[in-house]
Amino acid sequence: MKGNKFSAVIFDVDGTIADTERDVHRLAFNSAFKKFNINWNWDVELYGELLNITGGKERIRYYIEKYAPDKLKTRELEAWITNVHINKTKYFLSLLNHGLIQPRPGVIRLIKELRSAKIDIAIASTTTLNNITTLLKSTLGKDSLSWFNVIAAGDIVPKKKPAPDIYIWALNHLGLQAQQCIAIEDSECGLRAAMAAGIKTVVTVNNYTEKQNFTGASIVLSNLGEPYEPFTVMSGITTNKLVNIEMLNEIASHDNKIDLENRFQ
Ligand code: XBP
Ligand code: MG
Repeated sequence: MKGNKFSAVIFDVDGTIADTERDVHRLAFNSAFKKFNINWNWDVELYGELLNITGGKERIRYYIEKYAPDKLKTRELEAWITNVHINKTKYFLSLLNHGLIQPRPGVIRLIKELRSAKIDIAIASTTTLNNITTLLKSTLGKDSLSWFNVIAAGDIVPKKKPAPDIYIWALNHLGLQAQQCIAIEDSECGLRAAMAAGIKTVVTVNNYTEKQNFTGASIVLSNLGEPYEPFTVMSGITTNKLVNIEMLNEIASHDNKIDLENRFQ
């Protein structure tokens, strides 16, 4: 829309749109392990470590290498991992379909405001596409997929976050430059990915990510905020109480443009 300093907001999904990691993804992995008769149990603490590896298949491989190296002898290990992961996705979708997951504070409010102002909305996530479409439909409503100009997901690019690839893919499909967009992320891996693509980023932390390093973020907040439940500022300066178009315009016009020489690689 004319008068705004940015043209699109690109949302991360897991941990940003909804808190899905601890009680949905993690439980879905454990259910899949059970189905394959493996006695692995990813508890809440261990899963925090495993979240540093983005992508479910990549996370299973990392776990095998570090905690279950005997499994490396499995014939056609990649196919086995893919199979476990397909089952994990089935469990994830069925947990989502129980409708227990709510969007994080401010997500629906901000998306509605962006839509009214005709600002583009996109998704850039490492998770499987079907997980995203189901999550969006179950949290934002069954017509919500049409609200998003671009949905960039999972294996669509070879390198997952913290590589910038998924953000670059989203920018190309939006037909926009990095400076015209703002990303919203919850994790250090996500921030690095967005910054490496040259995109200014608002971070909304959660229990798994609140102690991570968010150097370079435009601002770090507890959540996007609601009128009756303002955000807490973890790092950065603002007089706003919730993330809205006015605040995103301020962020877009800040001078702290990402230093392309020193951005994360
Ligand atoms: C978060 C992730 C994902 C999910 C697992 O994605 O790291 O890997 O935990 O998803 P984001 P899959 O924050 O980028 O939305 O098992 O479908 O790969
Ligand atoms: Mg995330």
